[in-house]
Amino acid sequence: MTTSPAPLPNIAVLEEIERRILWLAVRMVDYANRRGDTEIKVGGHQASSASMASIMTALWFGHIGGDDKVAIKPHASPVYHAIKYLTGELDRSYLTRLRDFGGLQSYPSRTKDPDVADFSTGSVGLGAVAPLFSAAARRYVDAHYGTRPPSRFISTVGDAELDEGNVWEAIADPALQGLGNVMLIVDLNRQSLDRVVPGIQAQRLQRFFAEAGWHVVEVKYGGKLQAAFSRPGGDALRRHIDDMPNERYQSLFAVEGPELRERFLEDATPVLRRHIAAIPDGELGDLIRNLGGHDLAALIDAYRAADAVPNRPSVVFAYTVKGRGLPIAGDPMNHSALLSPAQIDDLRAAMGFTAATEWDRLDPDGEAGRLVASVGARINNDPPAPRPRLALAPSSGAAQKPTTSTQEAFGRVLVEIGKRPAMAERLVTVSPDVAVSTNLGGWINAHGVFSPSEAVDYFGPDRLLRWIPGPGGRHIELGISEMNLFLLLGQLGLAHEHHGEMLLPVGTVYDPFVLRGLDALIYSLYNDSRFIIAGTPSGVTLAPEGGAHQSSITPSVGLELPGIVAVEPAYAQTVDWLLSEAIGDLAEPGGAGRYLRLSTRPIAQSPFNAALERRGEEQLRADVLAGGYRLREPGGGEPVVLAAAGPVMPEVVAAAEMLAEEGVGAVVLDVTSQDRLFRQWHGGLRSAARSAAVAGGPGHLATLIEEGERAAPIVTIHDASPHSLAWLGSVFGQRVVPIGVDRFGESGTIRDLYAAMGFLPEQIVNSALVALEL
Ligand SMILES: Cc1ncc(C[n+]2csc(CCOP(=O)(O)OP(=O)(O)O)c2C)c(N)n1
Ligand SMILES: [Mg+2]
Repeated sequence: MTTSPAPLPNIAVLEEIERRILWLAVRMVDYANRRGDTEIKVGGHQASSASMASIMTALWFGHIGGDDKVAIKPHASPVYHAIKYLTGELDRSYLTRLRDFGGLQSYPSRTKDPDVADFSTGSVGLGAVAPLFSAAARRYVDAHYGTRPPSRFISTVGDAELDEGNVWEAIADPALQGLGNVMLIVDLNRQSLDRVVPGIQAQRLQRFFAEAGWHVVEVKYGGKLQAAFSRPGGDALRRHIDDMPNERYQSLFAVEGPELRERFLEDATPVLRRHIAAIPDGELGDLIRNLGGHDLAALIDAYRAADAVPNRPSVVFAYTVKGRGLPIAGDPMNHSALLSPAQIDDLRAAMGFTAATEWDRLDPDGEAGRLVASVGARINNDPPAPRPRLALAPSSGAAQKPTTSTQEAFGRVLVEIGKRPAMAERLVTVSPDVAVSTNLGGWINAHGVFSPSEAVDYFGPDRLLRWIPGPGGRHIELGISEMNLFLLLGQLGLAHEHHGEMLLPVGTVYDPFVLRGLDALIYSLYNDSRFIIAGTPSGVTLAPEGGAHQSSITPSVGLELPGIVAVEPAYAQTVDWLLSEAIGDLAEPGGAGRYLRLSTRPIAQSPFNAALERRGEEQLRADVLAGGYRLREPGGGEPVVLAAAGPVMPEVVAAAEMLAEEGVGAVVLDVTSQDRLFRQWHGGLRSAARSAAVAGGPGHLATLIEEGERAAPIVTIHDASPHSLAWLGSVFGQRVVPIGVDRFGESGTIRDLYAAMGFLPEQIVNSALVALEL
């Protein structure tokens, strides 16, 4: 672990830096809101920033170093940018571009801010624990590639972020235990957005952390209060403040002088009254508000106390005042409050600035200027390392059964790819307690389960699944938390940037529960991470498993999310091509992750083999990767297009054969990635609209739907919401009859469920005949 320099920095110098940070942060928000060039409120958080000025000053200029990784409380982004400006890492022009297009983002963003590299934040609770997952990724990387220079993984969080369940899912997971290089600093201002949090019960939260194996540090009182406590009657003062309800304590921030004294002393004991009598009116407010989260020395001590405990993550509860140092301090409605122009003028004058000097950096020759120049630079600011390229064969060559499911094929392909050392050493699988039921067993048997230390094998070697965790394992098993799954995949997918080694993360999850972790999935993609997920099993095709496990809206989620390409193969070889390509793409510049929607239904591979023979391997593979291929050619007759995806393919092929008997020539399209088809079509339209010229075409769809078929109706068949493929009709202006799942599911056989949804061959035939009649 990195050790902090022993002597405490000069606190008066740090206080000067803190004042400058506070002013710049507040003025940045003020400026953005007074630009007057937008039609809606710009916003920004002066009170939330003020709450964090001391915590961040003590952290940046009294504690951390260049290898540390830090997540910033979303609503303190102005404080962060002020720091980066003072250290010389952010150009002055950005200070007047907060929340501006191309300027500083409202919340710290790895991808859009010029000075953030470690973690984006914004959706409360996620950035809060991202450093914990990054530390877990580091532990994995160290175990497999050798220990690298140590980093600390630090998170600054708002107290209301601890309302989010994902925080507790993370701290409770055994896979995230024992990470001594993690420190979470809670800005405990007892306020959230709407309110003063009633009886926040900080003690209870602290117990939760302690129970989960964390080291808890409390920074409750500043030096002045602590000194007062040690004087005669000090115990009574401490008890009075400790016992006071939050709301009452906060209400005292708005008053001063005799009124403050009177309200503070309501129901006070005579001992306390005597103690307080010695304090002049002018000093009472400063004393009562003297919380530890604004005492720089106390904060640095707390950070050091956290570092001093190895093998356990630490949480620092820093008691703060929301809006501290501003006229809105402690006001229950201060979350979005902005200082008035007059208040800004007063604050500027009180800080000793003029309109000419207010944006200045610290004097480079002064002690504060020298300190900011000497520390902090490069922290949270490293340029991303380029990804190493991977040479991957187009196909794994895994042998597949004549009748098999896409989930089974997925497991076999992974095992085969894992036989190549160059791949095996970078691939890491993750699952929230569903490794076996998502077919990761073969991979796990070959590569083991990861844990930082060796485990004892109590069960002996003669088992179907060898589950003996150790530091060489390449599968990380999580508890049943899909939030944890996506947060961990996100951080593993950034390993080359944060830890200097590229990983190829593959996660498996029951498809409906992608939605359970959706915000974490979005968060990880928003952070520009890449990984592969297999959502399996999916749809109503898992029939007897029942309605609670059936997914119907996930294809839309996959299609609509940037940074990940949704694919839904039906046949084993298409799984192979798509997965092989996906793994290679994780390393490509401009590449993306993949979301494979899979099924446990075994289907005969013969229709695919016929298509393979007809089209040839190279061409068919190119089609599959482009988004689809013609699975069955029509034999003549009135044309109709059957466009389908996934495990419904046997019914669709059977329907095409029945239609042939009625003189209808049905082409069957196996849509392997409607995401890719949609993006090609839509991308062409968008660039045509931008250049005001019709250019290009619909991309691969022009190959899939031949000219003579473009006036024919389309029937879409998808074990998903019927709207998901319905857009296909817009490409060439064809009528569409979409068949899909539009209600909550239930148990049954595949035939029962398919009959209920209209997926049986004769039902598809009827839909096609309807389409022809329309
Ligand atoms: C997931 C999510 N839900 C709601 C919000 C809206 N929101 C923004 S700030 C906030 C309260 C934050 O309170 P806290 O974390 O204590 O921060 P501070 O008091 O320091 O501003 C809420 C509810 C959000 N950003 N993310
Ligand atoms: Mg708060």
